[in-house]
Amino acid sequence: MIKTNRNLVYKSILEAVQNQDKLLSVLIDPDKFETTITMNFLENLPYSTRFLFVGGSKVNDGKTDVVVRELKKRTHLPIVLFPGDVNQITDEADCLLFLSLLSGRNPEYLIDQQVKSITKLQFSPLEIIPTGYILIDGGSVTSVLEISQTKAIPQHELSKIIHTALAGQFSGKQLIYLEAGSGAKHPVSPEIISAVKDSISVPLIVGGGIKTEHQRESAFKAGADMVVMGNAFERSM
Ligand code: 1GP
Repeated sequence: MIKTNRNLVYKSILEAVQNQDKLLSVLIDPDKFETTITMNFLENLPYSTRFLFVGGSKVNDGKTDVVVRELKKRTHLPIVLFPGDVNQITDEADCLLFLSLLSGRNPEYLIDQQVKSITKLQFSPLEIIPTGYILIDGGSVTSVLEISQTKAIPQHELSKIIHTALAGQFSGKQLIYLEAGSGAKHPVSPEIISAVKDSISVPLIVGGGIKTEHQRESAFKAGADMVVMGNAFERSM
């Protein structure tokens, strides 16, 4: 039998949405993270950080486990896995975004990786959140595009973006994640964020290429419930 999880992360996201409390998550790529500076890294995070996301596009056997364990020793922030590959799943974390790459047509990231993950997840205590992951063109070839061998949806194809998000919601995704890709030249535009937010009723996450406070605030203002920032904090890694 599949163990029930505690649903703490999703519950706190829903509560935040209800209270119009905006959420900041910081993404750690285990391939780039030096565990020796964990404390320093954590001390330099904005006070408003609510979740630590851990994951990267590259396959990294075992490294995620080490990084998550180290973070767990030093912070009470919930650790959310944001895996680029089934190898990055570890029970050491609190929660897993169970991602389906809805913008692409590569079965590996629509369902194959998900099926492969079940040997790890069937009896896992991880909270699992079904998440529709949508790549939006951010003006650069990011590693998620390279690895997934898919195309991002151009920013001007607004109705395709909205329909993809809604198709995700109607197929049961509890979160929709608009991703411009790590290091993207252009983050997802405020117009896209507000159009998607107006169309869906599940929480909306936005990430990729958000480097400044201004960009973060304009994503929030447009309707993002959560913003994920990675590169902006990598200096302190
Ligand atoms: C998370 O891929 C992003 O959605 C992180 O992107 O590294 O550009 O902040 P950055």
